[in-house]
Amino acid sequence: MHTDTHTGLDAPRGIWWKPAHKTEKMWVGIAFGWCMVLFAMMPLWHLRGGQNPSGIRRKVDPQAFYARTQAFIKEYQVGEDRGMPIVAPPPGADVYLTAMAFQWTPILQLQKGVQYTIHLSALDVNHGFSLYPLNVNFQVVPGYDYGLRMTPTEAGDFRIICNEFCGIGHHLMLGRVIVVDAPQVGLAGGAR
Ligand SMILES: [Cu+2]
Repeated sequence: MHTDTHTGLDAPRGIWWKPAHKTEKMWVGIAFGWCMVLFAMMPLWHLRGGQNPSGIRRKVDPQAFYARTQAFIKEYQVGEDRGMPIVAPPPGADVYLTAMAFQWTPILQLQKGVQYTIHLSALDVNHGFSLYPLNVNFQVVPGYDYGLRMTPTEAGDFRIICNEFCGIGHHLMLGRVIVVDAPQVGLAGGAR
């Protein structure tokens, strides 16, 4: 209802606005141009930057994935660390890593400069694959096989940290990836 009472909320009468100043127009233009640059960067990052990895994604029964991981361990186990198997798959192999509360199974021993397809999945709840100290982060989802083509570029002893809160032992959920320099030919059966 309109009344004669004037408050600060009343709109001024008539045409009170003025055309935008040319510096304002210029800044709107710069902001719009920058939006377009960032928009173009999204496909560019995907194609050139390795920002969004292309991988294999398919549904999988969590128990079946865990059984596949156990078969993978049985095939390529080379040792163990405090009861956790150390597995050294051959170059180009499909590698299976199961996340569960609160461990990563198994320990992987990979070769530098060799491509692997790392299959990540979880047995129970969502976990986060975070390779420390590198900046590599992936969601690990039960019922979902996430196959990533990875080529280790650095030798070392890396840790997998769970970066998705998964329960009371979340902070203890540490995995291990060992990257060795040269192919260890002729060491089969050798002491270490
Ligand atoms: Cu966790």
